[in-house]
Amino acid sequence: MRFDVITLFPELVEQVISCGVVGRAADQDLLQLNCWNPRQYTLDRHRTVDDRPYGGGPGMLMKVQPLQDAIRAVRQQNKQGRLIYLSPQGIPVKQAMLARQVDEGSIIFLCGRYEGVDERLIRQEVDEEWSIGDYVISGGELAAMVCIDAITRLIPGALGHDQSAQQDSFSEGLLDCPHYTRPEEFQGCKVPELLVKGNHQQIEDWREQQALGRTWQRRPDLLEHIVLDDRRQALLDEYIDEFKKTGQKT
Ligand code: 9D3
Repeated sequence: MRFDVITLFPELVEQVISCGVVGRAADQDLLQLNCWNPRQYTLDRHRTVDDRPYGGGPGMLMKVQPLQDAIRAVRQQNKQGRLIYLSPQGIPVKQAMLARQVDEGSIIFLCGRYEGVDERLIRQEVDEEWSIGDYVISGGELAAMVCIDAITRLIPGALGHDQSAQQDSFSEGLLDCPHYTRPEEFQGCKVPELLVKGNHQQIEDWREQQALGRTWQRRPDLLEHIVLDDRRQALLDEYIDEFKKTGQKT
């Protein structure tokens, strides 16, 4: 997988390959990360990368010429990759969009800074505009790093065996069930008994029920996209009944 990132802060974006899953994937050459700094394409002695907005008002925009030249430079090396502009106005990023990018083999991220990018440049050069959620961050770099991390996890061979197996499990599209480790009693709270006793089928059912129930409680929007078979509907119904009786599911 090839990632090209157009950014005024390459040293920040490059940190994404310094640790963990993404770092190991880079070490194994499963991904390549190239940063392109518009500042390198400036022509004035002050290396200006911002410019004033027509119509006035506070805030600056990214200066068009260095950005355009940086985009042209990337395009010479990466001709087929989709160019994604990361901005608060983008469509919300979903796992399925990221999975598609793995199949395409390369992607170009444009990280906005200041108040953003001239609308004509977006129209002419940008294939898609993405946001990572309804909160304000200071620029596109952290959003690009989020996307690179999430896409890398989908590259075949990037996850260890255990994590890959987990990814394929039933829970796709649902929140995860609760997890417990030692000690068996912690600050007066015990691990659910059936996890300790360990009937395999009971544990599987309990985990699936917890995943369904927590999704119902915390993210009902996710359940709307899922068709539950009779077995899963019964597990969820039981969770809901228990919740309504006791006020909380143990
Ligand atoms: C004054 C209006 N603000 C727009 C909501 C200004 C503004 C805020 C933050 C302009 C740019 C930014 C920088 N944010 C990003 O570049 C960004 C972002 C985000 O803020 N939230 C969620 N996803 C993303 S992706 C890029």
